[in-house]
Amino acid sequence: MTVDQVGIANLPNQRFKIVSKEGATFTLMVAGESGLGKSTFVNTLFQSTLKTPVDNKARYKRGIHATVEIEVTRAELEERNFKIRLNIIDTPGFGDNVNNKDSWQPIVDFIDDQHDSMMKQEQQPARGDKKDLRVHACLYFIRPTGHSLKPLDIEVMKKLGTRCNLIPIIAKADTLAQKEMNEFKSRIRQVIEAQDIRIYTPPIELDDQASSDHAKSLIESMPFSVIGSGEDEIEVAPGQFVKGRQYPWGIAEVENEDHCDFKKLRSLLLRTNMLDLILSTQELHYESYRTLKLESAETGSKRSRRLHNPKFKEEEEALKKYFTEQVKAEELRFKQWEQNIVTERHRLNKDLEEVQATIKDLEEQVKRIQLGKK
Ligand SMILES: Nc1nc2c(ncn2[C@@H]2O[C@H](COP(=O)(O)OP(=O)(O)OP(=O)(O)O)[C@@H](O)[C@H]2O)c(=O)[nH]1
Ligand SMILES: [Mg+2]
Repeated sequence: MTVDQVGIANLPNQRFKIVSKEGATFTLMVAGESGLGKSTFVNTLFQSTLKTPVDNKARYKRGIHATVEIEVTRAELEERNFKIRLNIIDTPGFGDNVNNKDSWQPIVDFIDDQHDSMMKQEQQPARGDKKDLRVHACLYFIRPTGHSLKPLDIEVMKKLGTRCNLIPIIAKADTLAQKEMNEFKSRIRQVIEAQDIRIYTPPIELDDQASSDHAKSLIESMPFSVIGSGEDEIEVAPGQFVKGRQYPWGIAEVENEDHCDFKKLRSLLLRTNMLDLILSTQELHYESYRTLKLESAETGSKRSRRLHNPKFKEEEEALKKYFTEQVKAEELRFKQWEQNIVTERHRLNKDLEEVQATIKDLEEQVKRIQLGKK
């Protein structure tokens, strides 16, 4: 066996085999401010991906209303005999409240809870069918203001980026002109770097020119811009339909690369980078959550171990002995005092008897004197 045949050079293939045996579960989450088209995007992704989509009408009807709770939609994809169980988690958008923590905290908790649940399931003796909703990619929707990221975006993105593969998305790409979009993108990239926000970056494989070029082009397009469309496709020529949004001046097309990055994003998620997203969730995000949890559990047990330290045991014994002696001494003092009282009572009783006897004597004498007088 040569050096080339072992280790890192063959790793991608070995890793692929591990996952492909049972197929894969891929969980995608959407998050961000309210009304940015998250639910619409989920519908568009389903419509454009699945040949027999899930109940679209019901989904679309739900989609046009603001999302009020975390919703999971499941589907199954098959790609070259490789089965993918797809879960999409739609979340309620954050409002313009002074304190938005209540709206984004449940999303952060959801991600942590999935890691936690996986840890618990792994500790069970039966390691069979595991329920796994760990988030492999979180699309964070940014309002297309043309300015920059808001403080709220920065705060939430920081929290999400340390927990899962965070992919920033510019919503409603049809509302910005090409030039504005490019400037907006580069400003967002600057803020992400300056604020140290961790985002998912497609890995560049140095030994494969084609895939490294593809990764570079993806990185250059980030943050991806998207357009979401309603249920009905638009007829652009007799019998030819496209997904998009119709305007008096024309159509903003979802799958046109000159209009937005929907196709790039879909291919990254469901084809080129799905495996990397799954593996990095396991190897990076899940493992760091596990380590953090185990460390804090250990610190807890260290604290309780201190109580069983022999040194503390000795101190405890000495204290107990001291108290027992103190109590004994007090008891003795009390007994002595009780004894003194009893002796004193005896003495007083005796005195009393003597006085009474004297009285009796004197009374006798008085009686006798009186009788003598008579
Ligand atoms: N111009 C434009 N409008 C869009 C786009 N995507 C969605 N919308 C519209 O934006 C509105 C809100 O869409 P939703 O999908 O409900 O937004 P959401 O982010 O799920 O909102 P919450 O559930 O409240 O967080 C709807 O009227 C959509 O038709 C888009 O790409 N461009
Ligand atoms: Mg919604």
